[in-house]
Amino acid sequence: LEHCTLVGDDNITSKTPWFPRHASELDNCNHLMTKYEPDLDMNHPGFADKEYRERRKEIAEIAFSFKYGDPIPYIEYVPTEIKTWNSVFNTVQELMQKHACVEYRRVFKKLMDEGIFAPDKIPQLQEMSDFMCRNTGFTLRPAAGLLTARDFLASLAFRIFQSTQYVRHVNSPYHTPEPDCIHELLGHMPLLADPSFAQFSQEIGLASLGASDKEIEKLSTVYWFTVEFGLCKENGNVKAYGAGLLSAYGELLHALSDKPELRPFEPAATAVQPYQDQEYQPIYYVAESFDDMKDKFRRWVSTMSRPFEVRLNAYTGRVEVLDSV
Ligand code: NLE
Ligand code: FE2
Repeated sequence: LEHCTLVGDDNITSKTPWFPRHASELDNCNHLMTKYEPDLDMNHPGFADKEYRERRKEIAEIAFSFKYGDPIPYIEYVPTEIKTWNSVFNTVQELMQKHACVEYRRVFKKLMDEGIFAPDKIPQLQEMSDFMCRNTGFTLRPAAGLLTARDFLASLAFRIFQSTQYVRHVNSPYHTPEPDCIHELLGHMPLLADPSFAQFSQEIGLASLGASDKEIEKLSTVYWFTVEFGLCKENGNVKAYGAGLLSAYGELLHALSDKPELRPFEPAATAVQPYQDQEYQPIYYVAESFDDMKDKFRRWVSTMSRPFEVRLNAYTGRVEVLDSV
């Protein structure tokens, strides 16, 4: 089976960027962006904190040595880390009742009921991965930091989310420009356990496989304005579903105030909207619903230049390449 060529394989040329055909090949998709690292960025709250930098290194090592199929190593979080989690968790738990979309609230409750979410313990990636897997088939693999868009998006095609495992610096609990496990756990993971949202996330991933650099840029911009910072309508009100809003209460309140500009989600326009990742966003995109967002996204993806389509074969776990229709 490894070697059988599907119809569309003829459309893969030497110009097609390499992409993984099976989740095990994600072992090659862990290239990091060197941005906001406490070792390199003087403005990072951990820059002058030797102990914090050591801790980050220790946790990054886990991701560097992780191989497909390994259990995700357990981390004994220390009291300062748990204190940070506790502050963020309490604000999210309070604000989400009113401001998060219903899908998020529903899974959040399930996580509380199952004892995975609690104010005084940071959930382990492995238990979250098992929870997500039971609900949507999404699983996790540890990442050392911010990955390149191509590597990160590729994993989504396999319903795998690459997650950081370290905790933000204790001095900046309510907003950090870089991902950390609090952002992943509170922002991303509840919705990755929602079937409709999981599907949308996987479709962004599938669209990215073998795409050109320019199209990867567009897809990651769509990802930014939806999965990270998206808003949606619910019974005439605007609610948050973006992970960067749900894990940062300052920005959540900003997004739902009258300060930013809200625009309707329209993939072709959203995909080319420049953004920065240091401060609160000045523009947010509002979706009618997850289903509507998926419809629009699919229509837009079909206009992309890639001369083939892909699908994940759920039986073999392999990506199959098909002729474009
Ligand atoms: N600003 C978010 C937070 O503080 O949780 C993280 C965003 C990562 C893209
Ligand atoms: Fe994120």
